[in-house]
Amino acid sequence: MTPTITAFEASPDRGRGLARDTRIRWALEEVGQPYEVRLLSFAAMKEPAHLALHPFGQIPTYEEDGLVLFESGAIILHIAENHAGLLPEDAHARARAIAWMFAALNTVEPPIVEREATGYAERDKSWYEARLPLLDARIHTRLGELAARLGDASWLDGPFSAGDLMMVSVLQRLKSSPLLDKHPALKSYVARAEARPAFQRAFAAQLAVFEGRKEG
Ligand SMILES: N[C@@H](CCC(=O)N[C@@H](CS)C(=O)NCC(=O)O)C(=O)O
Repeated sequence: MTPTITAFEASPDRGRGLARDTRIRWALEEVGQPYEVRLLSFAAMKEPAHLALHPFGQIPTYEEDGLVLFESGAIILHIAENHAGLLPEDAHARARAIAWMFAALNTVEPPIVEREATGYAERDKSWYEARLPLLDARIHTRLGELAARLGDASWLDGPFSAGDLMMVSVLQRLKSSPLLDKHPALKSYVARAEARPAFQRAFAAQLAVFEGRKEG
């Protein structure tokens, strides 16, 4: 059965690929699984029909054969476990790739999202100017640690995996920030991942939605 994912009908990032449906599209493209997309307005995301799929009224969701999932990490893990191509066969290497998925979502993404949220929710607050450098420093530390581990390797642990897909999806949120420029190895890492044909297809599909050319 063809899975269906949900995405913004009009993404606030204006097609830059930062909405989290892009990472799901990318995973599906990597494993060669066709998919359908149901587009939602912000209002529809908070309606009971969508809340029944996603308790927090967000995108993305994933529906397949009676299974309903939310949380991009859980969705990508499900895709990776059910198709070849995103997780190594070797049990230890597989566990490490999954650890990188968690690291992306649990260790690297939070300070990046915190900074983003501060940028749009606290700009008019008295503490904003003082808080920003603290948030930047936290991200900078994490990026330094990540860059040190990556070294001059192409990917985090052997061949490209769901761990890299998730880490790059998270780092992409910094593309318009000078923070990534301070870590050229990570900038190249993101560029290398974005050159993958599967990413290109996923990016084009989400952009097409924003530009109103076609669905999904
Ligand atoms: N941890 C969730 C985050 C989901 C999330 O933040 N979705 C955003 C779009 S990328 C959303 O739906 N925002 C609208 C809202 O929260 O009302 C995941 O990884 O799936």
